[in-house]
Amino acid sequence: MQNKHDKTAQHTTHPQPESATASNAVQAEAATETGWGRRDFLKVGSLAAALFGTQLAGCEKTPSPGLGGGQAHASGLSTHVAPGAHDDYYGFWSGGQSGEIRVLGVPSMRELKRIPVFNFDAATGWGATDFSKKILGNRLSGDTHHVHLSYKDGTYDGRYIFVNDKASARLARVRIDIMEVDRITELPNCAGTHGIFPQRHKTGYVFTNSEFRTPMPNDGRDMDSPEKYGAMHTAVDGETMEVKWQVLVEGNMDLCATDYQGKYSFATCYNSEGGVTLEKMMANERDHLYVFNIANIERAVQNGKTIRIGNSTVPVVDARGADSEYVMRIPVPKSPHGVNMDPTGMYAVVSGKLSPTVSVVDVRKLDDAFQKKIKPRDCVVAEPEVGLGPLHTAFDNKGNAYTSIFIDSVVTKWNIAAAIEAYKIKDPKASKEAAAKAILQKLDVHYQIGHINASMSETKEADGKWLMALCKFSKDRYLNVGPLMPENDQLIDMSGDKMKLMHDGPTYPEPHDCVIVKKSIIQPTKIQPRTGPRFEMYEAWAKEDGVNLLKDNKIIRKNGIVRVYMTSQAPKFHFSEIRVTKGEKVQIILTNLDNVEDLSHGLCVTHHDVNFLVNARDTNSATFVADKPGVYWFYCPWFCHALHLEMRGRLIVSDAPTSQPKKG
Ligand code: CUK
Ligand code: CUA
Repeated sequence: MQNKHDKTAQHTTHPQPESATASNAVQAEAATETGWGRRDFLKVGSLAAALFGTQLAGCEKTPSPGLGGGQAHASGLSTHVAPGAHDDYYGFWSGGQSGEIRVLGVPSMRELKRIPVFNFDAATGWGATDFSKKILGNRLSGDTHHVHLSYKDGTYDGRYIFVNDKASARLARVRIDIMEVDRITELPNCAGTHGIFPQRHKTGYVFTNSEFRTPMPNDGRDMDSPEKYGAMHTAVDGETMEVKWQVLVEGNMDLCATDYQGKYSFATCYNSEGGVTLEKMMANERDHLYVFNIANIERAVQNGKTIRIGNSTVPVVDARGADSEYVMRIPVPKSPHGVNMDPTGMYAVVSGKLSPTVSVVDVRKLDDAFQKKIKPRDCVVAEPEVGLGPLHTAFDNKGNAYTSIFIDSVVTKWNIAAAIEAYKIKDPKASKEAAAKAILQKLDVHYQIGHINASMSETKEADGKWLMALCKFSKDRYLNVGPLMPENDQLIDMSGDKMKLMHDGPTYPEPHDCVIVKKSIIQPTKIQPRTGPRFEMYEAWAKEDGVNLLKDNKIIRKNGIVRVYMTSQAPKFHFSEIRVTKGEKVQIILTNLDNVEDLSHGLCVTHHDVNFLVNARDTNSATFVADKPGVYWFYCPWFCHALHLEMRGRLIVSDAPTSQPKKG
């Protein structure tokens, strides 16, 4: 992984543009629009650098990336991963409008896999196979924004990935051992499910926020009375994927976070106005961070202090209106977007979006606030100005935060402790000056950054190595590919005193978010273990039909379906012909008996829109109607063997019933 070529590779393939003119143009434009000068912020940054002289001394001497060959030496990492070498981290990206999850190696940014979730994927057949159709409910699109892994004791346990579908209010779970979706849960009474976050002390609840307020229930009533609309904070059991309870609130919620103890969950609320038009949604100077008190909500659920909405049987705690024992509303400046918990578990950082500030909430004060010993706003312990359009915040292991600043197109590095000290100062001018000193660096990114995340940043094991800036626009940084340009995921070395841009990674739109996970945590299997809901479905069918999936080849006609149980072993399908009658519904259940790592086969039935993957020791199936008489070849679409092209057979569709030959 570390070799002498690093230096060359870095210098030839990754030039380091310091500040592109296009970036300046964008920022100048933003500054004019808002009346804020970007230079003011730059001044603040350099002042901080001057005053934090000792801490920042030596940044100018930071060696170019690649010197030292990928070793995390004094102050520089390398993105170079030699051919055949592995990355140090797995990155899990949401796929945005594609509805999928993508798996990358970090720092090389090599894309390793795409996991279809809410989408149709021709490579695997997901969306067309019987199991995927069943759990997708015949829908083929989704909008994935937030990927988070299951936890134990404040760090990842390597079992599951959870991801939301904003479009149809669903939560999906991916099993990490096979990197495949095993469950999709429909969230009742929800619209625009956006922020999600699992609990961090164990695989407990996964919380989801409704971003869109709707009538409750949304069955045609109250459509023209937006004041009666509400939104749900929903608790899904991360083990069973069942919806356990919901909390009904008045405002629409955006991002979600959890603490490290399992006591609270959080939601940013950017529309305290309850507006249904853009103007009304932005009217108030202050909106809220909602804090949900899980013990109090659970008690209400146990004691039946709940309501039911429409046909849903999920217990709902009605917490609309003022602060209650269930939900506390902490006022924060205007239209907050991200909420991120720092790795110490002490601070939740709320990003202002329409305010140039981030608000730091001290989680240890929440108990007192719920008991009314202090006011909700007293939980805010710092509010530094970080730039125009703060969206999300990541963390290192040295007490620093890194906030993505959309309008300014920068990442702002700031020190949490220094910001808190500054906020304590009574004199407003002195306090503001001290807060400015907490701003350590602003790094240009290209362009209009959305999410930001860092290696292990969402765990207590944040390691301060790699920072990922997910920029919404790449503008001129790649070859022109027409009106839809790639987005730009920029990899930043955060290990030194100063952030350093290392790599531009074009992405197919629009991965909102990503997590970066130490490779030792992720341990997928190589051979299908044949467990979980997909195999429960196949085993139930096989039992009913008296079939051993790993041995038997049988064609069974019943309930209007021709079930073809077939095995394959390279380079042969058991049946070389399958005879059916025109109009019959056919279900082919294919089991791959090959027990060899990476030896995948599949089944493509020509002219019948059947094309799916069957990995080693896997079973998969699809159903179709044989509606035209003729000979249709079915074949293996995966290059599996020297005789791969010969791995095929005939589907013979006759006008009248004919008998199946004895053996293939
Ligand atoms: S949201 Cu997209 S930039 Cu859906 Cu996480 Cu903030
Ligand atoms: Cu089996 Cu190609």
